[in-house]
Amino acid sequence: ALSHHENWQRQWRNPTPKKEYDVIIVGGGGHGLATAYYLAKEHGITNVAVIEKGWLGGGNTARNTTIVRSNYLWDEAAALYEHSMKLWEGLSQDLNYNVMFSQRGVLNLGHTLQDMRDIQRRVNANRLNGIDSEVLDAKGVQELVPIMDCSKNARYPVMGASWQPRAGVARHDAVAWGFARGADARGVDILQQTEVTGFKILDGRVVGVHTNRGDIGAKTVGCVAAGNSGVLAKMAGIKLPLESHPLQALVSEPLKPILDTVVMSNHVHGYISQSDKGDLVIGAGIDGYLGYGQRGSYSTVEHTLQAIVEMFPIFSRVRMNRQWGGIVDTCPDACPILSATSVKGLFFNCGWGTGGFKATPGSGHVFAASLAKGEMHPIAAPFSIDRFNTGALVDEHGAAGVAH
Ligand code: FAD
Ligand code: PYC
Repeated sequence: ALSHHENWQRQWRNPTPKKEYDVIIVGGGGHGLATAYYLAKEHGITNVAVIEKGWLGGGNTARNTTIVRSNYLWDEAAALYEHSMKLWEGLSQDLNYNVMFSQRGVLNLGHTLQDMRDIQRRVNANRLNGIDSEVLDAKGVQELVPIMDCSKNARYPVMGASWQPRAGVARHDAVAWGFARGADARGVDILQQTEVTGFKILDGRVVGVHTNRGDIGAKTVGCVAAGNSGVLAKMAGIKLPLESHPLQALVSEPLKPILDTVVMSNHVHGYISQSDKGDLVIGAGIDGYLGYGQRGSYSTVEHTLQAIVEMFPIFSRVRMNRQWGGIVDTCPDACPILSATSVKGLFFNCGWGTGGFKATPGSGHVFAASLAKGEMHPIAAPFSIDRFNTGALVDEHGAAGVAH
């Protein structure tokens, strides 16, 4: 299959940087590429560069466990994630690129009475916001996932779950590549192996960036750098309320189809799905320490696998093939920052922490509109940096799926 691959068509160009762009996006992950795509497609702004220090999607975009859902508690977050969900539902057609979005449903398990009360509250809030969400009891969970141990003998018996049928998984690389190809086709320059090392700021306004390939001018700069956002902000003299932590995932050897939905448990702290290739895709909680190394410690993986085996004793002899880590930028209220800053023309889109993959199209869509108009889109506005001064936090720790 790989013979003659030198003749494969290029998906995007490899251009030489121009002297100046209307908009520079720092970070060639899914969110940055989606922002560039929607800037070109929806706003006709095509004099745009996406600057990526490594390769496209080499950050969290291609390191995550690809769970997509929109069952968040508060109206502001529900609006943001549901906006994204609706875009996911037409994304393969829009990009003409198969992102393999599979709406196989997501279960968030409850193992205690308090878990179940929280689930009921969140499901009610979801339904008021028009989001598909149901409460299942243990029997309902068992019917959906016959291989899970839902017996009373389990160490932390399953009492029920929230169930979002429209939720699911997607193919993460394809998301980055699809947005990249679509943006490039509309004239966006994608500059890989190009690292932003500083900002050019004149009279309180950003006028460009310093990079390892020289200075590049810009009227507007949007930073979408996930775990490195705090580092970038510091270059502009801005302190963001973010912590960068490793978050790990691992995949097993491929198995015949055995699990056709996504199961998450905050209580025992593990989540699992089966990829189209057959691997079990398993995720963990964050490693507690701060760091920028894209790896994590053994104890976290061990704890995660204990959780998975408690829920699925049938997997106890499955061998794990690969393990890796990404750097997640966690915010105190477990919600993102989509915001203008004290530097005119300089915007940040970050703080997605452990849960931003599901938001990729929605985040790009509203961030592009904000950059195009110079003011935050109404769906993005509640996620301004100002909320840490005003106290208008949107606390989504309960819905975050991964404790941090
Ligand atoms: P990234 O893909 O990380 O892109 C940022 C890019 O910026 C990187 O490519 C980086 O190289 C580049 N960059 C940084 N600094 C510079 C610089 N100075 N100059 C140029 N480029 C720079 N979310 C979910 O919704 N569901 C999940 O199941 C899920 N599971 C996860 C599992 C793991 C193990 C991890 C690590 C994360 C998970 N997430 C999940 C979170 C999700 O992956 C992220 O929130 C999301 O992918 C962030 O996308 P991004 O495009 O902002 O960041
Ligand atoms: O936010 O749904 C999520 C998630 C799942 C795994 C990591 N994050």
